[in-house]
Amino acid sequence: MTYPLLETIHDPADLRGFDRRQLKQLADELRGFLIESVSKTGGHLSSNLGTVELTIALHHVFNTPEDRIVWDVGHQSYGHKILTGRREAMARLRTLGGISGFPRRSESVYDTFGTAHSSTSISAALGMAVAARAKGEQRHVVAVIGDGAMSAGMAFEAMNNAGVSDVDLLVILNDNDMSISQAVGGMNRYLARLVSGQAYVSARKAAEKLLSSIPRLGELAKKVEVHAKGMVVPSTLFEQFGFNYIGPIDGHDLDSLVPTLKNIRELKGPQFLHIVTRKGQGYKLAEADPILYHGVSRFEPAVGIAESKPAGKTSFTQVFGDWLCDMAQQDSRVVGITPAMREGSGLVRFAAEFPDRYFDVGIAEQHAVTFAAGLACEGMKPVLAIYSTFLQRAYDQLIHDVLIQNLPVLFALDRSGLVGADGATHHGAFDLSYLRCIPNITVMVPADENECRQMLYTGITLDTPAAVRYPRGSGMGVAVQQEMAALAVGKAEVRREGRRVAILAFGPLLKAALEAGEELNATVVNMRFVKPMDDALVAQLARSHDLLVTVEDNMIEGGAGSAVAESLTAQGQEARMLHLGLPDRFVDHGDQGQLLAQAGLSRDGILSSVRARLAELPQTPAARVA
Ligand SMILES: Cc1ncc(C[n+]2csc(CCOP(=O)(O)OP(=O)(O)O)c2C)c(N)n1
Repeated sequence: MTYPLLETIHDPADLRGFDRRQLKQLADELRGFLIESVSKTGGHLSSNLGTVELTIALHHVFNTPEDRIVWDVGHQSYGHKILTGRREAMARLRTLGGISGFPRRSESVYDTFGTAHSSTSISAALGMAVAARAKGEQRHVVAVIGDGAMSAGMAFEAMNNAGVSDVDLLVILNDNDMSISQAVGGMNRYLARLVSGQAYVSARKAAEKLLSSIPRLGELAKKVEVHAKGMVVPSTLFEQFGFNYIGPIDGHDLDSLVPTLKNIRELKGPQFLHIVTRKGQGYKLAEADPILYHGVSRFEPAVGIAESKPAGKTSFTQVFGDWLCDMAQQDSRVVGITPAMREGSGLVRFAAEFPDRYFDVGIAEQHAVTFAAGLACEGMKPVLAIYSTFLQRAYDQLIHDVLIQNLPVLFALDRSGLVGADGATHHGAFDLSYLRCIPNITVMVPADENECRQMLYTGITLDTPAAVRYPRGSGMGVAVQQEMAALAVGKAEVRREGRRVAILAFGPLLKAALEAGEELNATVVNMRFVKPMDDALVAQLARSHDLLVTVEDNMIEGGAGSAVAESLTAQGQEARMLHLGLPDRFVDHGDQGQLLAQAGLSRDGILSSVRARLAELPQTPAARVA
């Protein structure tokens, strides 16, 4: 495919003068370019295909970057990137040194707000609109939010605030009736009724019923209905919040999008435009299966995504999903909860086999945690499958609702450590630090797939709060035993006896630690637990070695290495220590292995850090013998 019109656009100003015919041609070209480009790099596809016309219309009607567009989640911002000078940079999307898959303020002046975690756009846009008013600057601020992202509490906190703010703010609800999987919940039903016109009909029926029970008023109501619709038909939820509701309109029809946006541009106060789009629009395979094409790896556009993945190692996610099904089979109190991440968290099979015990609560991490707490209060065994990065959203719920009350909720923390292409917003870099400082929780870090299964089992049998954190992808390829056996809590496992140096590995970096340990003839320990720590073993290792090296894929600050140091200090035991982990900066996007190597956490990285530290140490009698 060729892109004659698209190639003339280096800046949105280049498309402001386009007529409707040219805008339509541009939409075709942009769609073609997106399919070609994402099929080569991987990334988000369905959501971007669904916002092609909206992106073009916004940059055509509004004076960006002077006017601000905030993309919620930002996974649908590729079209925006392409129209704002990053068409060629798309070739290196989500790779080390390349552009991000999400809007980033440091990347472009058109990226007004960094997003990736959902449901922040209305708050940020409101802040911008209030700031513009305070500074006396005339500009439009637009938040684009999906119906999935609209299910989060934060979006409603912002609506609640914005509706009475009297600032010029436009919220565009991009309603495609999908989150990553099917959108869920009451808001979803409400939007469906708005789109089908049912909200109006049923509200009128309810009002008629009410009024006809008062005979004379019923007659009166019929007479005035045409003139005073508002009297019998309650306005939309969004109007109740204080917004002017416009829509629903077809979000793929430039003939209605462009004039509607132009009209709205002239209106004052908070505006709410409801557009209806289709996820995957224009690429038949994605239209048919928007879930499969939500986030893709490289694929051949003419063929589509290959049906079955090549047989490889089992991922940690899959180990979790299988374990949950087996556990649910054994214990009818076990329930599984996900905040809108059925596929990513490995719950597809569980949802199909245990539909009554599966809860997709929408993009609502805070609610998910407290909902689990409530279930636990009544003797259920809730398992919350949640990405490490998304649990950050629910930190107070974790402390206040689960841990203070010591409720037996099991947290299955997927995507811990460095996740790769999604980058800084999605790395699970902080969980060991943010979990281990709270009382009552057991924190486990499986080094391999089988250990993951056994730790999940250990967690659920404890009857107190527990977390098992595991990384994206697969591990060493260790066979998973069907039989489940609880591990001794707080006990590490010495994997290799060596001299002088002891490497204490937390989680999947055990493999690199063992390889480095082999080379160094070091002791290597699979620590297994961050909390409680194996204090006795740690003290003993400190006495018998010159150097303790801790290795983790969490921040060094407050992480597992810090836990070891604190344990030794508490025991009055001195030791020379080297902490290896993630550096005190936000790690960018890129290949997972590359990023780990960059952080010095590969076999070679560990080796060179240890050798450098050893070279600084005074020679001890033990070392001289060795
Ligand atoms: C706080 C948070 N939880 C979960 C996610 C993962 N996530 C990314 S996109 C998405 C679905 C968003 O649905 P919607 O807003 O309707 O946009 P669409 O993809 O349908 O265009 C989810 C759940 C996230 N980015 N942020």
